[in-house]
Amino acid sequence: MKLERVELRRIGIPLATPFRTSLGLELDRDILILRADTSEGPGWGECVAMPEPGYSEEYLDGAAHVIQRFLLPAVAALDDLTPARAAAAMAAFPGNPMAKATVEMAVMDAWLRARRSSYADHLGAVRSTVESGVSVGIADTIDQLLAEVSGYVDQGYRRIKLKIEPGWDLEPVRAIRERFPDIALQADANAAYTFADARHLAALDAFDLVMLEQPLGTADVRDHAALARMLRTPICLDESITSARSAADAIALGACAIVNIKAGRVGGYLEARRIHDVCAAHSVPVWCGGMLETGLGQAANLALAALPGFTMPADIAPSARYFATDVTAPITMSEGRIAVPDGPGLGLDPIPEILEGYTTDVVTITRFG
Ligand code: NPQ
Ligand code: MG
Repeated sequence: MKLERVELRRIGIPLATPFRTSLGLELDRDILILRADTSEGPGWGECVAMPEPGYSEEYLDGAAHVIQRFLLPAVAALDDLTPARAAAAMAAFPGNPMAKATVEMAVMDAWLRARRSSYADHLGAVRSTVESGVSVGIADTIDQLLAEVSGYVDQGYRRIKLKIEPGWDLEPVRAIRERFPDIALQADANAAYTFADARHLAALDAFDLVMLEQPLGTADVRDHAALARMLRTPICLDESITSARSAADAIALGACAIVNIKAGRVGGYLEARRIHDVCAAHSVPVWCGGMLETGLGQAANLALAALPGFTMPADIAPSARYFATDVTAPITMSEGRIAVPDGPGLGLDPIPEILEGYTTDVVTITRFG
């Protein structure tokens, strides 16, 4: 297989519900979709970088630039292109995991479509459906949060995750726990606290949370280990886990009992699978995180979340949770579960007219480097 042509398409899609986190308020999604045309047919990738650095250093314009200037020339130089060879070629450049994951995702899609094999089969999926969890943004008032969460509980989500930050933590968690004594409930701080907040965070132990996700800074792995010793609530790491190696280090330090896996954060689905393998070897449960992806990104996430070590509900939601109209046929939920696509590659196709309607910019590349 050989890379012949790439289309970098920026799309803007209004969010069905505004999403506020400690990182800021998002009203719409600005997403980069990469179409890779190869000698064996097309494949699609989705970039999960946000418009501004915040979740991590990466941001959308920077990711698009590094893809065009460095990653695509390295991948286009390969005559026998496979997903693993693409990843190896891109590994020559440090960092930029979300940019790398975008290219790898598209190459893997093209390669699998040509082989009539699904993402799920290629990655090693053992389930045909995945448990869906919902990530709930910071609300203006406790009453508004209660109303929003009630709706999600009625819709059948298998777990509720509350975004927290200093000033919006114990009270919302207490209110939701009092109203819903039996739901699986967890909190995600997106690195909004420091170790100086350890005693305050320990008050969350009263609410029987399944986990507390990334309370401290991305680089504060040792502080997470110290915090874990002070809390009964299990610590899950998201931002801090950037590779299989860093997952092994965090586990060895005692910094986390659970790992959130996002392919974009770790450079692609192949590295995501290696993190799954490392965690499984240490009996550390993992679950699939989300970045408010379109149906394309969610299709790949569903395949990943169907691996055996993914034993907790994913941040994978029906399309309607995010967008009035998704770029693929809508992803739907039934009794809190979402089907893993089983068609070739991602198993879902972008609908050309919908993609076109959302498009804000397109760059076509036919000569690389
Ligand atoms: C997380 N995602 O687990 C992320 C972070 C996050 C579903 O909670 C726009 C697009 C805003 C993606 C804010 C979820 C976002 C975003 C936060 C992702 O940490
Ligand atoms: Mg998170």
